[in-house]
Amino acid sequence: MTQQLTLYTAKVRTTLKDEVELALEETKLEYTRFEIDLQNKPEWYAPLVNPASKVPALAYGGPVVDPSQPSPESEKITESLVLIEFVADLTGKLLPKDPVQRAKVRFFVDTVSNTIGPAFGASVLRGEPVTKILDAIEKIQNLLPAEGYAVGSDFTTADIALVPFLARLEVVLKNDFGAFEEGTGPKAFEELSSEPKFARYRKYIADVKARDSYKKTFDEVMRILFSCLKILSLL
Ligand SMILES: N[C@@H](CCC(=O)N[C@@H](CS)C(=O)NCC(=O)O)C(=O)O
Repeated sequence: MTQQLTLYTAKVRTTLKDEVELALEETKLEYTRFEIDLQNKPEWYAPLVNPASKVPALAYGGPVVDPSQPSPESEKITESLVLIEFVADLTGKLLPKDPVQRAKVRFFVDTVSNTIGPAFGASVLRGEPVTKILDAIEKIQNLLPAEGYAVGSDFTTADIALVPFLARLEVVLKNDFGAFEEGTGPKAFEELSSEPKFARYRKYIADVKARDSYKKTFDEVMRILFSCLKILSLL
């Protein structure tokens, strides 16, 4: 039987914590969720959970305790990518068994961090042209198989790396939230929604949105809140 799991996360939306929550929802592991106020962190958090004082973090095993009084007997695990692989290892889900498929998953994750992550930062936060985001989406789209998820019919950590970015795109582009030139967000959104060249991307998004894990992790209200906080530079 799996031991107790406590996720230390934050109320505000961030891609890293969304990835870990998505992994937990996908694998249907039971866990206790505890939100850390990042503007006013509790004194116990760094010494007892994560010396780097960041979320997400997991406490695994040990007795069931009030999350604000973490037990020294639980293992504290940090770093979002480590956490996602830990969840995969605990459950035997999210990572294929076949070494070639595993390599494809890792290549996809690497490509997401080298394309869409930087493009998002450049356009949305630093005001570079929104075409950077469209180019990155095209590159990712070219890696997708003809149908299914990032590397085939199973939802894997490759999808977990990508989905939090895509979940933000709709809100950011449609509402013109971002440092990019005013009016270019909705135009890019229109292009993504209607251009034949983005058809595979649209099908992928529709498949992802149909999953319970997506619905549980990305409700509209929180996505808008995230966007507003980003724009106000509170994150
Ligand atoms: N490399 C870490 C980075 C974690 C991180 O930067 N977390 C942010 C939220 S997404 C945080 O806790 N920021 C609060 C702070 O730095 O004080 C990971 O991947 O988990």
